[in-house]
Amino acid sequence: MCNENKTDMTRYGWNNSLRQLQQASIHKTLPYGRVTVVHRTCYDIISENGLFQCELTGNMLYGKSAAELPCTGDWVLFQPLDEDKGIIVDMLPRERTLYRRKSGTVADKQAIAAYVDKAFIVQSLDDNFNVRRAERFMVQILEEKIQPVLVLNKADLAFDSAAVTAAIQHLRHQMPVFFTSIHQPETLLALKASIAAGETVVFTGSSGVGKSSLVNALCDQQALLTSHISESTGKGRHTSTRREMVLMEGAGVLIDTPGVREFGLVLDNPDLLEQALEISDYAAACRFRDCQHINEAGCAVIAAVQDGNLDPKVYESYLKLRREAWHYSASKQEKKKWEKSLSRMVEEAKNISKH
Ligand SMILES: Nc1nc2c(ncn2[C@@H]2O[C@H](COP(=O)(O)OP(=O)(O)OP(=O)(O)O)[C@@H](O)[C@H]2O)c(=O)[nH]1
Ligand SMILES: [Mg+2]
Ligand SMILES: [Zn+2]
Repeated sequence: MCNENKTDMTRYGWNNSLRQLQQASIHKTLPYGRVTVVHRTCYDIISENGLFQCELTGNMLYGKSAAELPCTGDWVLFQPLDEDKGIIVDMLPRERTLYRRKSGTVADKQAIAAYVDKAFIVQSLDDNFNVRRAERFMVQILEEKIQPVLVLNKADLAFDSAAVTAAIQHLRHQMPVFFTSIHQPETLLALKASIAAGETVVFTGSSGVGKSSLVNALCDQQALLTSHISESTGKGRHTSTRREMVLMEGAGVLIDTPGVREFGLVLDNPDLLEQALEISDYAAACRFRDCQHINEAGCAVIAAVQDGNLDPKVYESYLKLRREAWHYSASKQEKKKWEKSLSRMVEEAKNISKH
């Protein structure tokens, strides 16, 4: 057997537990691969035999919402058609997937990346720095048991270090914080060292904070276009338009994403907010077990705000994110009910037309 030309898929995160999932599929004899880029109708799949451009079988499309179709990072089984084309016939059950609420909808999810170990919340240390937004990303990431990491980029710019440090103090228990600059390579070493072989890291954050620049710098190559490059070619600002996976030499894989203007929560477990924002210790001391921490007598959370132990801004952020999480779950229930009654109506109409 000659394995010389095979891609070592463990570098892309392939492992024994994924192999077991593959064995459970009726298509287990087919080659497996990982989605590196999603195009409009086809997918780039990296596999032991190199890169394949694949489409989906009709079966895989049937009855699925957009969020259930393969996204960057998903593992799939595919039927090769020739040396670089194929058809995806199955997808391994998803784990550790980062979702967000699809813009302009109340209850539709959008899958950003699957099988993620770490999510870098990237902000730049200029006007973009915003603790409340960091909290928002963090809770959604924690929901999926992905490790959040705060990356504060453009540290070469002038910023108020003491103010930034104080503002993120309460988040440090949940996630490590890195100050980086693509113009100061030494600041990237620690970030690089934090990524282990076979790990998958997704980069999230607003447009222009330097996600693609950081991916390029960590991979020591210009794998992705950044606004810097296209400015030099006179093509104006380049902003990433797709989610794309890049292999890091000797370590994991990095998934770059386009900047998002808003990152809506899709939390199925709003209780997590208390833990994530370090409110649960106070909440445990409230007089009523079902205390909502709004205006109840004996509320230890409100007392903590009044005593100056809990930052009122963190408390307000908690209430705001919780309202949003509740709104999402209520809308989701409504949508399910509506879909059920719609399919019942369709069935009834079919029965009537039979008679
Ligand atoms: N001063 C400074 N500029 C940076 C740094 N990192 C990135 N930039 C610049 O910021 C601009 C935006 O960088 P990108 O990497 O394209 O940002 P992005 O987050 O990928 O943006 P989108 O693709 O639109 O989401 C470019 O002009 C970069 O050169 C940094 O550490 N310091
Ligand atoms: Mg980009
Ligand atoms: Zn309370």
